[in-house]
Amino acid sequence: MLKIYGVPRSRAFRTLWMAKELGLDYENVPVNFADGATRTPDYLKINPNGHIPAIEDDGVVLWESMAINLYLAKKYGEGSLYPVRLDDEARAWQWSFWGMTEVERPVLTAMFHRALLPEDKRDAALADQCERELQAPLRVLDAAVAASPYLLGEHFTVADLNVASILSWARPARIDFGAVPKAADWARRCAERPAARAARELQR
Ligand SMILES: N[C@@H](CCC(=O)N[C@@H](CS)C(=O)NCC(=O)O)C(=O)O
Repeated sequence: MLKIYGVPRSRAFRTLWMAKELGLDYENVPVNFADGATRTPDYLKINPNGHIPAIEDDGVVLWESMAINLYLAKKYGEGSLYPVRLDDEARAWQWSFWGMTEVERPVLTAMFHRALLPEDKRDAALADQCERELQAPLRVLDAAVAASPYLLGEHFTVADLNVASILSWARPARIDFGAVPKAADWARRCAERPAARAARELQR
């Protein structure tokens, strides 16, 4: 059975959401980043970087959340969550790499400095700067989902899941979506999917 390593309140959320979308049977091994469990010799054999998530699937060990989700979607969801055409496949990679390189750091930093860190450790100016930085990629997203309901066209795919899971931090980060209403609507539609809700339940 598919094993997903990582507590749900971490980037493992992305993979748990994917597993729920695909209706997969899986075992969640709740390796926690907060208690040193990601750095034990046994876990480092799974992911030598000492990060979660990681998976084991039929003897295949993989780490990096976007790669894991692209693999699972292609293996178990080709023609639905994973596109069939090469150009669409490449656009799924494009949006996944874009999320990691253009969006993840500023939204994560803003979330830390507005919600997660103890109040006396928060840097409000840094969070504001991250929010300003996010406006350019959010406008790119807004234009894409103004042109079609989802990133690859008419249907929700792995491209949407990967980007929306990164942007799920925008709410605790209190990022203003006022200038990007189409992106806001798209993010809401993604977050309201039953599989996304079920994955969020695991975080409680
Ligand atoms: N780029 C990696 C980042 C993974 C990552 O940094 N995960 C955090 C938890 S959300 C972690 O494992 N931190 C614990 C540590 O570094 O020991 C991915 O997307 O999978």
